[in-house]
Amino acid sequence: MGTREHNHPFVSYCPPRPDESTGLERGEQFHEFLETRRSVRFFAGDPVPRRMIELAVAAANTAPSGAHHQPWKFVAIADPEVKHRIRVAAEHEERINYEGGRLPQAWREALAPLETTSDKSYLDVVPWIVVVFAQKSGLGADGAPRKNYYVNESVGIACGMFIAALHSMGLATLTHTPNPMAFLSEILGRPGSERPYILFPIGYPAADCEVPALTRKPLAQALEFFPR
Ligand code: IYR
Repeated sequence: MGTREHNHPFVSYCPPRPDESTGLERGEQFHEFLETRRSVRFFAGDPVPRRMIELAVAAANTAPSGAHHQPWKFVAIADPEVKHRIRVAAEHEERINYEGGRLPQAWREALAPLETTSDKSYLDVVPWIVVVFAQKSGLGADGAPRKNYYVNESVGIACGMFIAALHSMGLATLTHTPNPMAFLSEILGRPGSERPYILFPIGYPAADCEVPALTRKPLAQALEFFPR
């Protein structure tokens, strides 16, 4: 018996509490590990076991979410024909963006240091594409439609955990949001209650992979204590 009265089932939660120096050490290590992650656009075609995809989605599926509705669906694709259809559709949209002038000049200038183009050939190279769908509504326990809450926040957090899990397995990815991306719903036959959120090409980095020489903003710019 717990100490409080509840109207719904509760269980006790007492995760092991590391001593302070152990906690700090783990924090240092976790940060150091995440600091080595980069978004990748040059992938090896080497196979990646299906189990790694399952593990990454299992990690993402632990994310906190609005009313614990878990408003996400991860669709994992290995079929070369489906990947190719996605590439063709994504490149079609991106050609309109880059070459057709749909991207405003300021946006194009912001992207220049990343050297992104309408070429999305990595979508044919990677062993896996995972498309994440955000569910505006889902089904309740009684099978009736149920509205979801904080959908963007919930799915964004889950995607962050997914990215970290992939990195822990030595896999690389990229948060690709081909714009517009409704074609993903069509190709993958998703219902109208879901909208494509992010497309993740997933694989090992190519042996000759390069990434832009970026630095991250210093902690002092990311964090402020209040009052100082
Ligand atoms: N969706 C386009 C453009 C693009 C936009 C941003 I903001 C980026 O950080 C990178 C790319 C593309 O995928 O090329």
